[in-house]
Amino acid sequence: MTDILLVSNMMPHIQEALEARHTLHRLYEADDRQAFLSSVADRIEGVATMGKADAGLIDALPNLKMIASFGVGYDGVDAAHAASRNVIATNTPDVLNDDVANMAVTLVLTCSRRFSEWERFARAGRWEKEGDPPLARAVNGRKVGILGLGRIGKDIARKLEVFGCVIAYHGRSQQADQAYAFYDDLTDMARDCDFLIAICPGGEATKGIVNGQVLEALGPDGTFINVARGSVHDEDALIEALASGKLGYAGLDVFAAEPKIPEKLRALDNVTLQPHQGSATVETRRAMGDLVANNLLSFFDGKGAITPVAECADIR
Ligand code: NAP
Ligand code: 8YV
Repeated sequence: MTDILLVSNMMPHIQEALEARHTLHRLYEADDRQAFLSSVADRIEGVATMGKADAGLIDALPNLKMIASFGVGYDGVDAAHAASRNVIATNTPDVLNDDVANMAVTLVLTCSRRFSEWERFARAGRWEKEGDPPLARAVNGRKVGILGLGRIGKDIARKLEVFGCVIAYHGRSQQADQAYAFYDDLTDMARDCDFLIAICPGGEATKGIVNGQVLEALGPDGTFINVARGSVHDEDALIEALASGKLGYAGLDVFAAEPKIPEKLRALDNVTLQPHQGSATVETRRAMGDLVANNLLSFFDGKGAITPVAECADIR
C-alpha cells in the first residue's frame, strides 16, 4: 500500500480505483491545508491532481515519486521541477482528442453561422419584429490556420477537411509527414486565414502569442477560436479587437482567469463563449479518470507510468 495525496476532489471512480489498493489522503477536505500537509508529508509517494502541482507542493513531499495529473495540458504542473527531483509526472493524452476536436469544430460552425447570435435573436422574439437576420458565412473552401498541429490539432484538421476547409498550421517546426501548408510566422498565417484555431500548450512559451497584431492580421472577416489555454491569447487585445471590429468573431472555450470571464467580453455579440468544456463528456472524462488511476496503479505496481510527460520521459 502506498500513500497518495488527492490535491483536488476527483471523480468517484478515480478515488474508488485508488482506494482499493492504496491509502488516500484528501488535501482538499482539510481546513488547514498546511497543517494537514505537514502531518502526512513524509508518507506521501503519489499525488493525484486536477492539473495543479507547483514546486512548493513537490518540495513539501520528500518521498514523492509520482504526480498523476488529470488533463493533457499540464501547464499548472511544474514538470521540470518534478524531473529535477526525480519525480515522474503523467498527464492524460489522446483519450480526449475526439471531444476536444469536436468542440473546436462546433465553435467554427457556431461562429460562421452566427448560431449563438441568431439563437438569442429568435429567443428574444426579434424575428417577427425585425424580419430575417443578416446572412452568415459558409465554411466550405475557407482557410483554417491551426496553432499547434499536435494530437488534437491533427484531429481538428481531419474533421474540418470533411467540411471543405483548407488547412494550414503554425508550430515551432515544420512536420515532415504533414502535407498542410506550414507557416513559421503566426501573423503571416493569420493574415492568410479566415479562421485561426489555438490548440497548443499553455505556459510561458506561448503566453500571449495570439496578440493584437495577430488578431488584426486575421481581420474583420476573420474568426479566432481558442480551445487551448486562455494564457495563449492577450485577452485585453482580443476584447479591443472584437469591440472595434478589427476582428470579426471569436469562439472561446478558455479564458485568462478562469472561471472569470471579463464583463466586457460577455457583453459582446460577436463572441461565442463556453466554460472550458472541450473534454467535458461523460465518456471522455471517464477515460481521462481511468488514465489518472491506471498511471498511479501501474507505477506503484512496478510496471512504470503509462503516459509520462515529455520532461519526465527518462525517469523510471
Ligand atoms: P500536443 O500533441 O503536444 O500538441 C501541441 C502542439 O503545439 C504541437 O503541434 C506543437 O508543435 C505545438 N507547440 C508547442 N509549443 C509551441 C509553441 N511554443 N509555439 C507554437 N506551437 C507550439 O498536445 P495536444 O494533446 O494536442 O493538446 C494541446 C493543448 O490543448 C493542451 O496542452 C491543452 O492546453 C489544450 N487542451 C484544451 C482542452 C479544453 O478543454 N479546451 C482539452 C484538452 C487540451 P511544435 O512542437 O512543432 O511546436
Ligand atoms: C480539462 C483540459 O477540462 O486536458 C486538458 O488540458 O484542459 C481539459 O481536458 C481539464 O484538464 C480539467 O481540469
